[in-house]
Amino acid sequence: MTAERIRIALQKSGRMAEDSMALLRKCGLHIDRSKDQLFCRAKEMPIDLMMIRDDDIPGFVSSGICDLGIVGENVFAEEKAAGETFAAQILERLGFSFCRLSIAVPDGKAYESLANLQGQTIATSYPALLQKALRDEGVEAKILLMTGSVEVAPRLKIADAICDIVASGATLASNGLHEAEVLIRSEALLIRGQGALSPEKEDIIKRLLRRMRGATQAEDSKYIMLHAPRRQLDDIVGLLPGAESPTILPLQGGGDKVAVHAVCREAVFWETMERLQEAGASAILVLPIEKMMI
Ligand code: PRT
Ligand code: ZN
Repeated sequence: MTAERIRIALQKSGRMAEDSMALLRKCGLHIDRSKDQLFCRAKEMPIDLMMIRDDDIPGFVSSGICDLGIVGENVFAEEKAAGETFAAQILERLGFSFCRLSIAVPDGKAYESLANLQGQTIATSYPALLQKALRDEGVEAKILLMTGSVEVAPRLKIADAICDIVASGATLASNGLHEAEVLIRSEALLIRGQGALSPEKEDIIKRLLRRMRGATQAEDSKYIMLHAPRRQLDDIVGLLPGAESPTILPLQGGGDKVAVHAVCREAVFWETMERLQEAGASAILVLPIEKMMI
């Protein structure tokens, strides 16, 4: 019997491609791939990658062609809103590729709510999500489907407003538009199908997920080491952000001083270090953590 492998759908090229691969690398998968390759085989785990357009990822996972997928929430939510037979679910939020699907209107145009767009034309690449938002508010508007360059529609006088992805807002600003209302907030997701998988495949997914969580937790965490006078210990430990049970060690010839080592599960800012120093801490070191398993 051949050992089972799982198949993950990833964006082939584009905004999410590099970060998706970087996440898998952090999970210990080192994949060499040529630019036009559709399939890649990982040696370190029984995992194959399928590199496709992001719009195809939810469908490939929903239909079981791939077991997992890494895709933007905007694309996932659109497919979910569009398809009655859609059968994929969110396994994990991955914390990158943040953006918003928003309504944007020309500068100077009044906007309080979707109701202001009653009877008007809205250009979008996300017709199902827009239709749902309009229906929820009881607004009737014409949806103009565009697959790209949605932001030029108002200038071309083919739409009164747009519903598109916004990150920094620079694209809107350079087209004389501004963000009027956020419909959904989006980040990269790990998704899976709803169908049952073999125990072997479930096991591979569990292992991968544990590594992904370990990699993201490690990124958000820091290892902090410092020297502290014993009498100030409570104050100093209280200042450590998100630290659980620090290790207190005696110092060789350190008098009343001890060494404090702790994993901080939140960012350690310069301000925190200054406050620690004011509370009597010295020799403060903040170190990155590469991997973590709790
Ligand atoms: O070829 P393929 O179909 O795979 O890719 P694509 O061209 O459809 O998508 P791509 O690579 O542009 O984006 C992939 C995913 O990245 C999206 O589905 C989002 O989940 C996420 N993402 C994050 C973004 C942005 N940021 C983003 N800024 N997707 C698109 N944009 C575009 C947006 O459409 C607009 O044109 O960037 C412009 C706005 O950016 P700002 O910074 O000027 O506001
Ligand atoms: Zn796409």
